[in-house]
Amino acid sequence: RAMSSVARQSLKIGLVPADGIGREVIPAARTAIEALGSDIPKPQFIDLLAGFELFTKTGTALPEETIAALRECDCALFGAVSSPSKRVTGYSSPIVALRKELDLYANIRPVVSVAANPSGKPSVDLVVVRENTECLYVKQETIIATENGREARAVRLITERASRRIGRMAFELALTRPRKHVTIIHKSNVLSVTDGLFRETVRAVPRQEPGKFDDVTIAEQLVDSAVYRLFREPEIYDIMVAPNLYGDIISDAAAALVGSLGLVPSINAGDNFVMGEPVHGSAPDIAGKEIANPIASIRSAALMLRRLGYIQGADRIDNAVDEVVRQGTVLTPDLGGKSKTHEVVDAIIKRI
Ligand code: GGG
Repeated sequence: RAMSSVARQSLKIGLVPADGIGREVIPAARTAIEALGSDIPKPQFIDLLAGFELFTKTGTALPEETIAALRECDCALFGAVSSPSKRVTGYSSPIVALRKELDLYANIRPVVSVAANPSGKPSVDLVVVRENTECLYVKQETIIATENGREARAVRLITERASRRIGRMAFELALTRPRKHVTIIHKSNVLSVTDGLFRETVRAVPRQEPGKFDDVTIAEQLVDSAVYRLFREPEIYDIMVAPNLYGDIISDAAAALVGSLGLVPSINAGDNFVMGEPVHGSAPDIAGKEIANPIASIRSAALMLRRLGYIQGADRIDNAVDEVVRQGTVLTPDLGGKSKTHEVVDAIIKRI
């Protein structure tokens, strides 16, 4: 779904590479955008800071200036962040905060296998539509000492408003796809109040706009069984709409079916802003080795442009990536290749 068709003289793109391989793959996405020439308005890139490493140096993971600058941009690309697994006083995940600050309520993650890709896995063509602002990611956690040891709790927030708008996004997206099939993912046999509200609200979306979604078929599935079926028969899925945590996990799992997490892009989308972001994390184990797969970020740039209505530019990027993956001679090690990041970027740019 394109966001708006406003004619722009230039396209102001915020770049937030953040941590680890984010700093290698976001420049790759920038190069791909630059290669489009006149298919898009002249891009103007704004380099912005965020991340855990920034926090360790400055005490701030998401500077006010970054948020303010992003509000002035047309769109943005975010790399990856390495939040520590233990609580660090004063630190909070900048990507979680940014999604909330900019009200980017939908994380849209298409997982598509390219024909004859090196994985040899079955054909997958699905989109995980993940609610991006609430669920357990509201990060309201507390811990207390009891006579039996420490006791930790977390708030899980599900609202009708957020469930309705993510549901609407899923149904709108379904209308643009050949199969037009939405599967609602939940666990309302156990979490009957929170997941019950999510399920019921998403299901009600078509009733609010009578006629509009008549062509869309609806299914629903418990999250555990959905993961099982995802591995057994991924072809049954078209759009999977899920609360934040399930959506996060399902999309990483689905990436395994198409060869690598390094292939899977996403956009964080709101009604007025879009931010591309590879699904993978900061991968500290390979950071600085020049072997990170740039494809997820390059495809995230295409997805961002597509959402802004620059379909031809987005197609040129996606077709070039498809060709490189299909050919299979210039691939990074996650896909069984021996190529460096810049060699994959060069191969893609040549085809754009
Ligand atoms: N680009 C996705 C990404 O950075 N994933 C790692 C992740 O989920 N990070 C959450 C965090 O560190 O707060």
